[in-house]
Amino acid sequence: MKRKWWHDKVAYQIYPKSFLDTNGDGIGDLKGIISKLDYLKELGIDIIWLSPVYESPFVDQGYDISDYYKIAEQFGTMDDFDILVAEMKKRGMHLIMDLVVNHCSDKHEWFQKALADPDGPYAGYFYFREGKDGKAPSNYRSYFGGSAWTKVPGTNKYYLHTFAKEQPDLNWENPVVRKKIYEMINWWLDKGIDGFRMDVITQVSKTVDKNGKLPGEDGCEIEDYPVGEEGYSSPFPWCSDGPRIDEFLAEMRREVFEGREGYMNVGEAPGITPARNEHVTDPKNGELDMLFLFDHVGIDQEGSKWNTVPFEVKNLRARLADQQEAVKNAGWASLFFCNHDQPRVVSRWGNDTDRESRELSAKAFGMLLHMHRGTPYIYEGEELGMTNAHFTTLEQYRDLESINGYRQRVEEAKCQSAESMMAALALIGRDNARTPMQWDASRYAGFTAPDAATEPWIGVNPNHVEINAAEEFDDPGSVYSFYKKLIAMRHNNATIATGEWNLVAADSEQVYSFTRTSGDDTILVIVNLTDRTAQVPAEVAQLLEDGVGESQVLLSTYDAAHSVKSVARGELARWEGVVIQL
Ligand code: TEU
Ligand code: CA
Repeated sequence: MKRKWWHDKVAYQIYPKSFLDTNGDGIGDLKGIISKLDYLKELGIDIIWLSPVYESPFVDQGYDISDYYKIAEQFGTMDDFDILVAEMKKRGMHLIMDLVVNHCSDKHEWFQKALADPDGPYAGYFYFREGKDGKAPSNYRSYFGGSAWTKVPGTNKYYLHTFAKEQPDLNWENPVVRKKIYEMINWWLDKGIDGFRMDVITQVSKTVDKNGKLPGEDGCEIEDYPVGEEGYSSPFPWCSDGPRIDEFLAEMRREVFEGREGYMNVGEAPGITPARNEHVTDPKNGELDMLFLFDHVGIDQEGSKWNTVPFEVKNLRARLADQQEAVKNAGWASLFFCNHDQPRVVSRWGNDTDRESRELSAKAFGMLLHMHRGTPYIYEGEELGMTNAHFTTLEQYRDLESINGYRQRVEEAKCQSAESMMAALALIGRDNARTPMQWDASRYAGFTAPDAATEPWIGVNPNHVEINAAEEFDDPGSVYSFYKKLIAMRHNNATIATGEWNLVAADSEQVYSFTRTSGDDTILVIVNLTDRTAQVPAEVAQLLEDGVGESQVLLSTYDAAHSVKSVARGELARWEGVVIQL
């Protein structure tokens, strides 16, 4: 397989609103990011994925863009942005921006012009459809709850929004829309960025019938889908991985990226299968370089996102194994547990109830992820072992997905109790990832000045007094130092970067183990992903029957001496993970 520059690199996602505020308005900004480039360089970061910084009403925290060519004043100026690009280039770091083109903001001029003339050309940039018997064209739900259709004022038309009503879906069937989007992408690339993380890009092709009608619309030849518990049907079957995805992605590659050097594009692909990932990321198909798949972060939810079920090692292993197997010969994997939509893995699947449990379990999940084959993505604060927010009241939340979800399920549809919903929000609500980055033990965790005129836009986690970069930076036993070692291992060990991945002991209830091989070099990774002692699986013990010396232990979530004894005894301590050179 042809080597690509990102195959041994590590990416870091910055959620700008929560990263570092330098002007005391309680909102993170570009100057804050610039001031921390050396921190990221020291950690070993090669690629930064920057969540949206474009002009936006912030209904969905910037994933509702009202001007693709402007930096939101809350984050700073285009000059600040140009300095960020230049400063990253000086440090040999690559910047990928967030591209949100499945939809735009309802305040975008295209949508404003469409509202002003619902039968005019701009209405064709969106899905404006006739209502049926004075109601919406169909009974589909938006991802943020409620109907996916909202009435166009003064008409009998409705517009489609698979997310919030302030996020009208852009109609990619319209070649003018695609052309305008490609122009915008080229404009940003010409400013020196290196590519994009593409927001729900596998949803830009909707399944329409030969007349362009959507399921549920009058006369549509595609059957309707069953109604769910909130009285709506999921739009997922017809808005994910539609019939023209490969065509559009290949067209974008040709129109924009062909002929450019050194770019990398990763597409967000909720619901896309590992097999489809292989097709989209196989370079011979000229589509995208990587995708974010989500089946592994869906293992603790059943039906509704807010119906949580317990974590099980075998479920995570099954999902990640599928993803690894699918790209053994072509294509490439992204590796993540955390991002701005996912809760903090140490709270979600680890144990954040005391310092030792938190550090051990954060290291166990970090080791598991980073020793897989693919490009790892670290979410801001994950390298510190930052935890969920543990909010207790609805007022502490900021995310419309959570607030709408509570209103719809507890107060309107009454299909979930208040305590069950508050527990689900505390476990997997998106705001768990969006509390301010914890830089030090000062009043606002160093996210903003202790005497800042304005409070941070969202609550700072009280545990910042012990979990923060200043505390961990020089501590060799900290989660930060452990992540630094993980990153260095990917940079310096070709077997870890691109060696073949093979599962070992596929049926262990507690221990996730696999090998990485290239040529005659084999590395064995075994991780006890539970809070209790675990037997070393027989299949693993066989690989270790000649015993293990300390010099063979490349990394342990405890230390080499501890893991040599554990392996000899055939028993791993809780959260004990070890990387062994065979
Ligand atoms: O996320 C798309 C998406 O699938 C998530 O909204 C997911 O369905 C949800 O978070 C599961 O809880 C992207 C962005 O990452 C997200 O922040 C935006 O809200 C969304 O698209 C709309 O732009
Ligand atoms: Ca600020």
